[in-house]
Amino acid sequence: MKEAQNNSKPPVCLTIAGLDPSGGAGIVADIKTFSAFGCFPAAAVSSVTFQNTTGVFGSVHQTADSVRKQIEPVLEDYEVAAIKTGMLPTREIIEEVARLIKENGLKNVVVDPVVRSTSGFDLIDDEALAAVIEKLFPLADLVTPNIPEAERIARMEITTQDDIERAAEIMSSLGARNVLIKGGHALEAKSQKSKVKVKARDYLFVGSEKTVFEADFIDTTATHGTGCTLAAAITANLALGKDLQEAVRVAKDFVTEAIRTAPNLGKGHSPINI
Ligand code: PXL
Repeated sequence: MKEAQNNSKPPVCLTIAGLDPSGGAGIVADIKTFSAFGCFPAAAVSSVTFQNTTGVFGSVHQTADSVRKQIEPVLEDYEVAAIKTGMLPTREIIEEVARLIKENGLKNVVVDPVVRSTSGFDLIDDEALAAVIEKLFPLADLVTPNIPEAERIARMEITTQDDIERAAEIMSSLGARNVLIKGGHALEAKSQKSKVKVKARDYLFVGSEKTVFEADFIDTTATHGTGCTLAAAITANLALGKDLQEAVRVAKDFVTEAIRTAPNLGKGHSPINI
């Protein structure tokens, strides 16, 4: 029996994302990450995917109504300190999530515009991505695309640092106040200079002010769930009261360590250590 009630309430973080039953990405990664930072995880499923570390084999989506019915009771009961969206597969779900954010005046909203899995499976289509841009970008405190997602959103190829800035400007013109473009190593890997000292760089744009976050690039295939984890770690740190710059810095260190100590599970892209 527990001796006394714990009166220090942890901040509640809510994720609305897809279920990856193999536990590496999506809602399971978000929950583990929120817990790792001492936040209390609440979670609504947008889609059940069928996958393991080798690939994604399909999915069955929720409806707008079933997403609302998962979230409303949570919001009625808890004060939610921060919210993260991941894989939102249909326009109707995205519109419902936008309405829920507005109706409830939710703060610390992190939108991870998930498009594709690490293994190359399209998790949402163009129509859903257009809805994420139109409905969720203006409500987001931070939007966290990786480079392929930024390329699809900004409708341009990204091969240089100037391209990253241009893509961030385009996303800002599409309504995103603050943008974190993740996975800058892909840039160097695309260029000829790739063999020397590749750094894992993430680019944060707060309005037009740019901050580059750098870590040693770890050459590994154990990267399943890195995008979800980074965005979830930022969400948790915003819930804990950190400012955006500090939240991104702490989150990046967390992900780098989780990649470094990945458990090498499965036959494909191993999950990271969270
Ligand atoms: O990392 C993107 C992502 C997000 N959400 C779900 C996923 C994946 C990648 O596999 O499965 C549910």
